[in-house]
Amino acid sequence: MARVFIGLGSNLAEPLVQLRGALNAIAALPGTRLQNTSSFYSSDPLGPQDQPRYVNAVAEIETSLQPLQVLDALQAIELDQGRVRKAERWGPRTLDLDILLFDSQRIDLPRLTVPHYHMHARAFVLYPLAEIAPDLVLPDGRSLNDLLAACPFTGLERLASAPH
Ligand code: PH2
Ligand code: MG
Ligand code: MG
Repeated sequence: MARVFIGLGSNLAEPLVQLRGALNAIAALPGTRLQNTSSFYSSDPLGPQDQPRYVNAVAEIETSLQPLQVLDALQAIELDQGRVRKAERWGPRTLDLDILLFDSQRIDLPRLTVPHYHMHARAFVLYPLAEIAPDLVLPDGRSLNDLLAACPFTGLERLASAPH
């Protein structure tokens, strides 16, 4: 079984509903157990500013699926929940599910890069992740605590509503 962290994000079509739906779908994947979910966070959009705020969270799963099987499954959930892929970089989306970490593997495939590109410097990834895995160390040896120390809690608001 692999321990995998997934970043969830949405800023269209009722983000809270999108994230709850995604968590249910992730929990139902074959060979997979949803172990933990962070709080939901409202976050300033990174990228184009003429888009709504996002809701972000991080989930931890245990899975017997291989990395590309997890990627296929997450992309199927994104499509199922109405995601339309657009050319605009960092544009608005109904649902974004990113594999952040897959055990301590480094994966460099055309379809999949793990650890996820910019997770090291994104408050909306690091703070939810720290809630459920405070002692995490990345494959390159950097601790989550060190990354957090360099990443201010700005543009982020922890939402009171429970994830489920
Ligand atoms: N995702 C993006 C682009 N910008 N901004 C926030 N706050 N949260 C996101 O998840 C996000 C973003 C592309 O994946
Ligand atoms: Mg993303
Ligand atoms: Mg993505």
